[in-house]
Amino acid sequence: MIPIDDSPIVRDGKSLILAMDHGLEHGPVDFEAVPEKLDPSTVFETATHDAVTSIAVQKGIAEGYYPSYEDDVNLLVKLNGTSNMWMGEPDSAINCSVDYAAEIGADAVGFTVYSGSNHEVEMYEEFRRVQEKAREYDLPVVMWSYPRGQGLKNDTKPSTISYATRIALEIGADIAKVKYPGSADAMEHACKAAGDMKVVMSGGSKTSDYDFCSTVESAVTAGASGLAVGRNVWQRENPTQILDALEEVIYEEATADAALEATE
Ligand code: FBP
Repeated sequence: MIPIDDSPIVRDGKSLILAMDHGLEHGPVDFEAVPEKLDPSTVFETATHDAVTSIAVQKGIAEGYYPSYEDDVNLLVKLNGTSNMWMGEPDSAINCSVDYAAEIGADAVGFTVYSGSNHEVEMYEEFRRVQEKAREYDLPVVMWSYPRGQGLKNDTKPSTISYATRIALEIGADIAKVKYPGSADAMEHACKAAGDMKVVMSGGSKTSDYDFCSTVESAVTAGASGLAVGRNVWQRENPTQILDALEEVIYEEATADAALEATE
């Protein structure tokens, strides 16, 4: 972990990462209810909102669309990723090098690690290479820290999420992105396990405005430094409205009720 508060992907110590790598991870099915969002520029447009500190995309999307938005959004290049068609033990192909991410303008890099998978050892070694190379460019490293694999029945269990944040701290991430462990107490323990490293909550599938904002409120109150979210923003009819509310919850530490009331 290195200090990243001066990085463009951090605002007042917090971070809101807008993720849009779902076309690879899940397939176009995630865009079925919002077919216009299949056009990546619509999500880049959303990422120009002040609440968003970076957009997380795969290399191909970065190459094609970031040049038109480089003055208005910060780029987080996701370096690995796998399709939903992969049926083996959780693993993730490296699709982009740190050198190339830096060349195309990345402000940060992202890497998934599936601790607990039969591929854990190789993934840790890959992460080591990525993390050390990222240091040469002074690029923050965000770890999608997702314990997953045949040995793990419940990947959001409190002890599993605390382990996920601790692993991220110990092997050199600057931000750990983890799933919400189900309660504020469990999130607090996961944040404590991460020491001074930032922890952001992973968005998950779309829920109601209130349910989503109140989970984010509970994560932030428990010590999380923000959010990495995809579907709960861009699958909505009005992404700006939810981002207005999330801005209040994350940066102003407003309650979900107050934030939604102020922004409806
Ligand atoms: P969501 O907020 O839509 O869950 O996006 C966050 C994210 O980590 C994406 O970066 C990624 O594509 C997806 O979730 C992976 O989700 P999972 O592996 O849980 O299906």
